[in-house]
Amino acid sequence: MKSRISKLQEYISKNEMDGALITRKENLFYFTGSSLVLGGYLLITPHDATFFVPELEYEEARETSKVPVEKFKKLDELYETLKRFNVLGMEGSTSISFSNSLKEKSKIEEFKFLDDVIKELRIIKTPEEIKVIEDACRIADMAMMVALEEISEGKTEREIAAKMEYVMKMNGADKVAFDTIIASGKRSALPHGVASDKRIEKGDLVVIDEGAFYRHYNSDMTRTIVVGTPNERQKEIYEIVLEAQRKAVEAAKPGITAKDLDKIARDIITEYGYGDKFIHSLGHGVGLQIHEWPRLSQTDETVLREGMVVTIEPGIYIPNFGGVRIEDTIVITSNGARRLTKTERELI
Ligand SMILES: [Mn+2]
Repeated sequence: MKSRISKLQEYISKNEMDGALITRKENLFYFTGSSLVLGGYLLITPHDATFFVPELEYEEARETSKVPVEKFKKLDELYETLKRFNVLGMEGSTSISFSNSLKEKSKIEEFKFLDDVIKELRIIKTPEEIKVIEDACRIADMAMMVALEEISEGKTEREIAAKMEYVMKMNGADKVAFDTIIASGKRSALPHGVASDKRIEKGDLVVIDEGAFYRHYNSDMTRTIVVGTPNERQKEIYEIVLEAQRKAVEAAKPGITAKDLDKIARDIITEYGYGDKFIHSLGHGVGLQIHEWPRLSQTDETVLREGMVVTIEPGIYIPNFGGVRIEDTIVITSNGARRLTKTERELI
């Protein structure tokens, strides 16, 4: 934790800020090791760091925080402390009302963004972080196994999702990383078709997109199956998506840019004539947030490096017919990439 804070301190000195104020929960966890229900305010100066927390959670913070903790009763105490700052670093997501209060009550003259440095730190996962994400992925694999066993004609999408969530929690997950997507039949053409009351029918394509939130880290995986015997067109689009997904995972390694990796998958799907049906990016970073950097999109020029954790999730979506998406969470290694979600990818 110390080195994370010292890197931030170097950055604020170099960029002529008097201090930095961190308020986003996942960043508070990243820099202090504490995760509080009500959150708090981490104030970092070039040579110091203090974590201001509500009185209610002071004891919890003292036990878990790597940074000295101080309690406050009213936000006015924080505004008072900040009066000696002119230029303050903030996260881009800071609310306008909070920054207005800081301007009025603490007389902050200028805000600078911390987003670049936080991204640069969080985008590369440490071996310890990778270990936790790997565990989160293992839980996602268990939930997927249950989905593959349980899905059958007549059951509702919601019922399957509930069983998956149960398995995740029984295996240590704090919660689901996001609302489980079970999109069957024509609904499978909706990339974000959260589980509904629809009953699964014979012949349905079913897209299952799920992940676990475990010890503050996320996992993300998608499989698509056919209930019963697949028809020719279902098989065709499945094989195309699978080829694109495999080739992209194989090509993922240090040195390749996010957009070039997206292009590898997109070119394959385009060659088969479905380019306009691949309506989203190839993938995204995964960590403390389910969607973080880098974006594996057609425009992201991030060069992949060892320690990045990203998803590879090409898809084809045909309105009124159905869709296929296959997704793994992978980690970039020194010379390639390793899949952290391991459920088999062949059509079931
Ligand atoms: Mn995803």
